[in-house]
Amino acid sequence: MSVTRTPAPDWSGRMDPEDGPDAIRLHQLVAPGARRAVIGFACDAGVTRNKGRIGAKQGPAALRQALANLAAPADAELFSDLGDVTVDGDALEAGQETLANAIADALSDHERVVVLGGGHETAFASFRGLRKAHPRARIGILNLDAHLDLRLPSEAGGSSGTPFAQIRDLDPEAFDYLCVGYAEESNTQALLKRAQEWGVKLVRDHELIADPLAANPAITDLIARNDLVYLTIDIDVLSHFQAPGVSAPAARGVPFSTIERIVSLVLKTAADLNTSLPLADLVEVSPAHDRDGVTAKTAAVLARRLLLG
Ligand SMILES: [Mn+2]
Repeated sequence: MSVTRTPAPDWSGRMDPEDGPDAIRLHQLVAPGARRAVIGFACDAGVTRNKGRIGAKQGPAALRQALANLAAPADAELFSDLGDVTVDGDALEAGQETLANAIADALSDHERVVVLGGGHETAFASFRGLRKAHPRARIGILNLDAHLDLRLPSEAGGSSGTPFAQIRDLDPEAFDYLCVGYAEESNTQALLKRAQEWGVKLVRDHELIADPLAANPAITDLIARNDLVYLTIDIDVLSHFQAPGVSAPAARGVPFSTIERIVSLVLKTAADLNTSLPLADLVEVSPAHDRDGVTAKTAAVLARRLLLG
């Protein structure tokens, strides 16, 4: 059982020099001291405690590999790689503490940090890092997820199913949580009642399938009433065929085009309303269960948007 800081790996990927200086891919944008940064949380402890299919520990490596060969947009800025926090065995709390401190440090040097999980236990560390960097800010939490992740910690502690209950416990009055894309049959009535009691705002997967814009009013309101937004994307919000490489694949899921549209809306609305988006994470990518790397690639497309958008 231990926690280590692993330095950033060397990024490599396809090069097309014959196409001239604009043939740039993301692996060619990685440099120290950039405005945006990625950090990995290589951890299976949260999913293990949640009795899920393990494999999220390999998520950061698979996400970097999928990011590396994506094409850079026009006038792309550089981004930094801060390496990983690696959790061996069941050292979950120590790992979350290390990641929270690393995120708080990173937020003093970088305008936006994108965390590559790890299971959804990543979120408890992400939020604490953001809170440490901004002790008095009003923080709105936007979770794109099939699950509310509001279970109460057991005797063994937290897990990938408890992060938002743990965050609320830090300061119940300040808790402002919107979960978009949840599946009714994947959340017990106990969780839905708890969400109602705790004032959690919810948009169901069915609503987004019927109308891709169904979450827009709730998202715009969340951004408008807060100083900062923390965006956390559980890749299992997508359908099983788009995201097979997760602990718990979704039978239904929200279409990828809708999730992309929501990410664009968050970036645009935050910019329009002067609400900052200093922190986002992508969690639950589990390469051992992936098919043709589609889950990692899908998550990387979203990470690219958050890093460079
Ligand atoms: Mn989740």
